[in-house]
Amino acid sequence: MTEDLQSIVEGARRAFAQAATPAELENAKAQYTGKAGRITELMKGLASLPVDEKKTRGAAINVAKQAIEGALGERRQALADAELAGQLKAEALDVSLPGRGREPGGLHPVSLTLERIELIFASMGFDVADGPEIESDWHSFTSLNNPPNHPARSMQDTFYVDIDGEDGIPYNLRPHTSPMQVRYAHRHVKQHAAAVAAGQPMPEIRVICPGRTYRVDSDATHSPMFHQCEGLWLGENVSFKDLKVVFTDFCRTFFESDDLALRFRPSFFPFTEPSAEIDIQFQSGPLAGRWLEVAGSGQVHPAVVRNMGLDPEKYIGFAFGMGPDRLTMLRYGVNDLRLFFEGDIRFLRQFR
Ligand code: 2NM
Repeated sequence: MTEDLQSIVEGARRAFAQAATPAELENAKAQYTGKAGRITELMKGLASLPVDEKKTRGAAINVAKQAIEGALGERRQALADAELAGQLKAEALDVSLPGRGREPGGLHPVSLTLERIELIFASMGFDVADGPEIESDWHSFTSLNNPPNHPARSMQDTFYVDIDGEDGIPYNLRPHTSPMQVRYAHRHVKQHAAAVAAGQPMPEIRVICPGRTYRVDSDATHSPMFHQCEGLWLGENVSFKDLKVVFTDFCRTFFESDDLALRFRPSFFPFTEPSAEIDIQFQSGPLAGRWLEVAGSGQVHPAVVRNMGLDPEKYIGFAFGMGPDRLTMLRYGVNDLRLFFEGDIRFLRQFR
């Protein structure tokens, strides 16, 4: 190869090496082997040479051209390799990172309590019923002997919905689950109406109604949404003695403590007469010795029995209401009710 060709080839190698992208490389290539490139011009110049020179010069130009094309091919490959390497690096996965995993789920502590309550009462022959959380004024208040001027009916205590019921009074978010017991009693009476008309005795009403309830109240021990579980046992010969047996048995089973003490303390509720607050006392453990209020109870008021569709001269019994949220706090030693409703997985996973 003559010196001029040698320097053209070297110039091409440098230009290709400097090209940082495929586009720059193709531009550089055009300078040498393109239509107006240096090699192409030299080829065109061959025509004016004498025949014998033409042959050797032509062969030499071809060798130079092949060297340039070789260099071009190498540089193309190098640029493609670099691009692939960059792409692989950018999309790299760190396979040594721990996986996100999937923790096993579990029931909410309050749900665990509700399941426990249902199981225990079911074993004592109680049915479990649930129903509407948006209630009529009659079911939430009137039927339960709650007088029209009772504070529970005020907007400060009860959430109301912007829709009027049939009586022209707005629907409410039930402030207790007792409306469901009124509904249950009505259904029970209807279901057995034919048998009763035929002279057969009506089976006793034995039911618990667990579920969500709502009141305008919010602090460390009150949540606007909370849970209740109310119980009702009505028959021709059901007494306060039965309430004491049932509730004592329930508490001892629920808290797994045979020596748990119970105290029935006189109280007042519009829907029961007489009424009693139920306190419990642990004999051992962190809460031992203190009286803890766990439920309200009483003999169902005759007016309420009548509103359930039953003759209060014939049917008598008791009802009680308790707070599963509070029972859960006592059972697990939780000190702030709000933890149950914040959905913090660090708290909840402890009950899994
Ligand atoms: C309580 C306390 C006392 C109660 C009464 C009734 C019904 F429907 F029979 F009238 N259900 N629950 C009741 C009685 C609830 O909660 C503290």
